Amino acid sequence: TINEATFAATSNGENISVKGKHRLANDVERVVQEHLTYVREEMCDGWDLIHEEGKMKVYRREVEENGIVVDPLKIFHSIQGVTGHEICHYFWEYQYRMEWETTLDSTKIIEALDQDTVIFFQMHKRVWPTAQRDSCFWSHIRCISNSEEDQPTWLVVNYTTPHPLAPIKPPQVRLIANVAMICETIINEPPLNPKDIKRENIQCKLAYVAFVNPGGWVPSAAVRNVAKREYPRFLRRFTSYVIEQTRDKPILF
Ligand code: 18C
Repeated sequence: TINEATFAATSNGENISVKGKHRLANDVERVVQEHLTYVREEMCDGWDLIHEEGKMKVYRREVEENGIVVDPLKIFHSIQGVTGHEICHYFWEYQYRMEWETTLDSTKIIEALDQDTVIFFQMHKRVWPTAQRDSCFWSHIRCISNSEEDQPTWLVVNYTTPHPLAPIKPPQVRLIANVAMICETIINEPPLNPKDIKRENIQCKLAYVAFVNPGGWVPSAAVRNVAKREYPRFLRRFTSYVIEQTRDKPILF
């Protein structure tokens, strides 16, 4: 659902909408499928466990492109008492973002492509002495049903895109992001009547994947230190926020 009035972007050239599909629909489909494949891949050579905290495990692979750190990152976590739908709902919806995101100065929706896909423009906090970063990305939420018995998989993908309403204005540097939050809901000791499922019976298995290119040179050690500190901090804060928000609400399956 879209809660924010948005501007419609004028598109010229190749990305014109056809037959009810928005102009980025093919892009969204491709990236969603890539994430679904990638998240199932084994964590083998090259991945380092850089942080472990309760059930949260943070892995990183050190990769540089033209001297710029672009380390892929994967976090696995398991959260008691919430569903995958709830996690994805709070991660995707604009209205909650500034309540859990601590790395932003601002966020806004500049276009709604459909009910499940919007374009965000965000200004990130500046890390002194590097230039301030901004980002512009489509953000898509989706529910994928696996079988009659299993709970569906929920996911959100945030993927960088250019936009006429978000020109790059130096000294800001545009970062490039490809992020996914992929969630499964597990029901432990399910009661005979599904209506009797309580929060204590549910658990969300979460995978968070990020490919971030800072968009310009930053000292490698600085990026790696900030990342090692900030990703676990984000997930700790975000998951506690969702637990807090949903505690006394009916379960959103
Ligand atoms: O996924 C997250 N948030 C989503 C909604 O906002 C969305 C965000 C995508 C962009 C992620 C990249 C953020 C880089 C921010 C740079 C500034 C960091 C400021 C920290 C200061 C307190 O999908 C949650 C995102 C959690 C981000 C954790 C920080 C990751 C740092 C990655 C390194 C980037 C280097 C940038 C320059 C820093 C120089 C030292």
